[in-house]
Order: sequence, then structure tokens, then C-alpha cells
Amino acid sequence: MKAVANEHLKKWIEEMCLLCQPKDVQIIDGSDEENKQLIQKLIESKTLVKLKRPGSYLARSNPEDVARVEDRTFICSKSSENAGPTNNWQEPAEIKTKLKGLFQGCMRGRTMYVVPYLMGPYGSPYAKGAVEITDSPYVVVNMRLMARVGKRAEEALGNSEFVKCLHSVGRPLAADEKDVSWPCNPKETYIVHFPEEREVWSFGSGYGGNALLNKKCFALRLASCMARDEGWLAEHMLIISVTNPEGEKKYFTASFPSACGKTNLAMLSSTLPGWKVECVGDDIAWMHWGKDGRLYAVNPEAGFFGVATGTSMKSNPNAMKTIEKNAIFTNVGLTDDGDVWWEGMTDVPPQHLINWKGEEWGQAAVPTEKAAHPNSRFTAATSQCPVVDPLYEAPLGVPISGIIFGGRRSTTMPLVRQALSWEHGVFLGASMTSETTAAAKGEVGKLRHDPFAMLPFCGYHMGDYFAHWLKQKVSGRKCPEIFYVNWFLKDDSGKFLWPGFGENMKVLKWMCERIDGKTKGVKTPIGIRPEAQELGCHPQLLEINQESWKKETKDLESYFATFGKKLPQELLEEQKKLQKHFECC
Ligand code: GTP
Ligand code: SPV
Ligand code: MN
Repeated sequence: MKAVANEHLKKWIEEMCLLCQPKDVQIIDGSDEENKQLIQKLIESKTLVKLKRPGSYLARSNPEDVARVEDRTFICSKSSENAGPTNNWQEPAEIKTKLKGLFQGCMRGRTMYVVPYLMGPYGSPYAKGAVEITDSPYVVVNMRLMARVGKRAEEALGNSEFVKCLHSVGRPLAADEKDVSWPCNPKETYIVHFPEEREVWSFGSGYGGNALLNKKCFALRLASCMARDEGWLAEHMLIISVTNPEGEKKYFTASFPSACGKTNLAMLSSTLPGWKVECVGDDIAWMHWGKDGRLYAVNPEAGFFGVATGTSMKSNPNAMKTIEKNAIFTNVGLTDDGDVWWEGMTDVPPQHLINWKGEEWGQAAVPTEKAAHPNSRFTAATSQCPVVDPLYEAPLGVPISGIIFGGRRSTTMPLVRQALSWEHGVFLGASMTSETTAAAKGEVGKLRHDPFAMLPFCGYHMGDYFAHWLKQKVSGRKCPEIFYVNWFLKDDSGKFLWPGFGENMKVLKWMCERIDGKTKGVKTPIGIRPEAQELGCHPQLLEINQESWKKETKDLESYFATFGKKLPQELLEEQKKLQKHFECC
């Protein structure tokens, strides 16, 4: 084992070796040679299949381990009050005892990988160092694409404290036991956060947000707590620039729940001549106030872990180009010529392939099973995106002019509106609701509250989180304008009313014009909306249905009540105002 310089790290590795009892330890340096060896090992263990695409591989997970598991995810702050009503909580000392039992000897027969990494651009004052200890080489090769991993990250740690992320697939190997291609332990899965200690302990899953602890566990759940303490914002948001035909550029962030369109908006290919979108990030934004009173966003990640299903040259050509090489695909179909395929990738499916479960798939065989799992994913570096913004690694971030909220709603929520004030905008974020998707285990298509798209990712009391957002408005600061969109309205036959994707450019254009004061907009009780002809859309897309809204605000009343005294007065007032309006007419 190579020596590590950081004293805290040295001590932690020793402790974790004693606890997990791995066969050996490897400190990840991030080199190409090291990656080659890991890939080789993953091919030998049949975790990865080499693809025709240069430098690209396919993984098939255990069918029980295909998405985030929200009911196994815990925020174990010292007091349950701090986790709040939207999080699972357990007494920290008790759950740690339980976890220590699970981790005891859990890496037997496996290598323990020590992965130093940095979230945020190198040289950024906002970047934060962390280390993930994992027994999954699949996690290591993915993190290498999604985060800044290895020697340089280790150097950036210096001798300071860092965020500790411990992960195991939870399946020790006996001396003569043959490994499976996707080791995991779905019956004993725990994703546990200790916000005060800045630690994550994850056991039993090898998939996505459960195992790549840099992403949702650190950059959102722990970072949201850091942001609360330090006065900044850690958000489930994409970051883009929008440039008009005159060459004027504005940056936006947008927060939509999981599998509700962030990656697609982040790489939008414009249908409006002269207008373009460039990408800073597709999932997470860390935002700080600059000396000039503006809000600046950095993308803490260095890559994408995007939904593959539905991605095509028609819907998202820039994503397709991003994954032409050096990509890892998880739970997609394998075609006979060694390439990938998923539902929606092409109009005509291949005659035959091996599906995500490793079974024969085609016209005759297993017709009911999908080729790809609905939550199948691709992993690729941000630098490979053909529309990456020139400032995507700017150490101080990019200045944000607009913040967009939105969800997946087949009814009620119009295509777009603008908040009437910062407080109203925070109210819009707090009142977000969305139909559930395959990104998390559980029922799909069920309407639920998902404030700020942070329901599964806020590391503290949601009421305090709302208050933290309201507090951002102080004199001398120029708060971004806030908007709320819904790309997912459907007609009675279940067809989408709005074409979406590249056409969303029209909505972004309207936002830019509102920010510049170039268009007036129509004021309504739920916000300022465009004229239908400005977007060239059917008026139905901008309609406010009194009955639906009456129901909506009534439901919000009971939802807000779940936060008790922690619900900020300003939000209650916004809700009451709306309720009064829809009840009286
Ligand atoms: P996470 O990575 O889970 O956070 O998801 P995401 O928010 O990045 O969602 P993504 O962009 O991957 O989109 C998820 C699904 O929504 C895909 O099936 C897309 O095809 C679909 N989608 C995205 N944008 C649009 C749109 O404008 N209109 C419609 N109808 N569907 C969209
Ligand atoms: C999400 O579910 O919001 C994702 C995928 O971005 S995962 O990394 O699995 O959390
Ligand atoms: Mn996400």
C-alpha cells in the first residue's frame, strides 16, 4: 500500500481496515494505468462488458439493485428535530452500533479502495475534499468520470479534515468462494448520513446515488447542512448559459426532481435560430454570493450520471455525442454488434439483443421485458459534452440571472410563469409537486410533494431549509428572478401537450426577455405568464383551472401544516393568499 500524507486519512484507513478486514488496500491515484487495471479486473469478474464504442463498457446490476432506495436512507443528526418530518431518522449512536456490526468483516476477500476526491473545480475556494472508502471497483471507475479523483485531490486535502464516505456492497467473500458479477445485499441496505460528523456510511447497494457517495450523499445531503451553517446553497440543480442572437449570455439554474428533465435541459439543442444553450452542470449546483451581490454557481461534479432510457439523437443529440466514447453504461441492452440500445434511442428497435437482465431479447423472445431498465444510466465526463460552457470550471462559478423550478405534472401546472417576488419564488419552490419516476425504488407516476426537488436530498429540517432560502434576500444583493415550468402537461388521451426538449428554448427566451424587461407578461394570482402567441403555443398550456387550483392550494395547506412551527410565516401567507383567491371565485 502506498503511504498517504494526511494524518486523519492514515488513521481512518487503519480503523476501517480493522473493521472491514479487506484482503488488501489500494490508494487510488487517478492515473490512466490504474484505471486500465481496474477495468481489466471488472471485465474478468464479468461486471463490465467491453463495447464497440471506444473506451466504453456495459454493467448489468443485480435486478434488486437498480435505483436509489429512499426508505433505506437515513439522516442521523443528533436530534430528530433537525432531520425533520421529511427524513428517516435514527438515534446516531444506536445506528452506528448496528452499522459497525454490518461492516465488521464485510470486505473479507475483497480489495478496499481508498478514493480521495474533490467536489468543485481545482483551485476553487468553494471546493471541498472528501475520501470514499469502497470495496466496489465499479464505484471507483464511475467516480473517476464523475468527480475529481486521485493524487491531485489528495494533495488538495493537505492535512485537513475531510468528509468521510464509507461504502461496502455488503457481501464478503469466503476463501474459496467465487464472486458474482454484481455483488450487493438488498435485504440489508442502509444509506446513513451523520451531518454533524460529516460522515456517510453506505451498505448493501452498488448502484448510483446509493454507492457513488460523492453525489447525492455528500454534494447534497451533507453539503446542504454545510451550506446552512456557512450561508450558501447546495441544490439539486442543473446550471446552463443561454445566449441570444446578439451574443448576450445569461446563466440559469434549474431544479426538477429526479428523471424530470435536468440533463435534457442542460444540453438543450435549440430549435430557435441564433439562440443557444451551453452546459455547466446537469444535476447539482453549489451557490455562493459574490462581492458584487450576485449569486454564483459552481458544479461540484466533473461528469454526468444521466438517464439513458429515452435519450436519442432527436431528443438530446448533445448527450448522444457526450457518450460516443469513454462512457460506462449501466442496465441498458447489448446489441449483437457490441453496442448499446435502450427504449427510445431509435424508432426501430434492433431485431435481437441481450437485455439489461442478461436475457435474450427480440421480436419473439421475452416480449414483455424491457431492453433497458427505465432507470438505466450513462456515466461520462463533463469535458466530453460538445456544448460545455467555457466557464464550466471557473473557480468562482458563473453569475446566475434566473432560477427555474419545475416538476412532472400531467395537469394543473401551466407551461411557465414567473414569481412575483423572492418570497413568492421561494413559495413556488416549497410547493413543488411531481409524479414519481424510476430514479427511486417504489411506485412510478404517483403525485407527491417534492419541495425544491430536494425531498430525498435535504440533510436537515425542510422548514429550516425554506427559512434558509428566504434569508438569502438581504439588501445589497441582486436575487435572481424565479420561474416555474412544467414540460409534462397531457391532453385527455395522455399525449404530451408541449413538444418539449429543443422547443423549451422558446420558454428560456421568454425568461431572458422578462429579465431584461423586454416583454411585459400577464399578471395572474399564480405568477406572471407569457401571452400564448409569444411562445406560439396552445392557450391550454397557460390556462389556470380554478377547480384544480382550489384543490391544489387546499392540499398545500395540509402539507405545510406538517412542518408545524418551522414553516416560515412568509410561505404560510403566500399559501393563504392563494387559497382565498381560489375559494372566493
Ligand atoms: P436525474 O439524473 O435522475 O436527476 O434526472 P434528470 O432530471 O436529469 O432527467 P432527464 O433529463 O434525464 O430526463 C428524464 C426523462 O424525462 C427522460 O425520459 C426524458 O426523455 C424526459 N424529458 C426530459 N425533458 C423533457 C421534455 O422537455 N419533455 C418531455 N415530454 N419529456 C422530457
Ligand atoms: C437522481 O436520482 O436524482 C440521480 C441519480 O441523479 S442518482 O445518482 O442515483 O441519485
Ligand atoms: Mn439527480
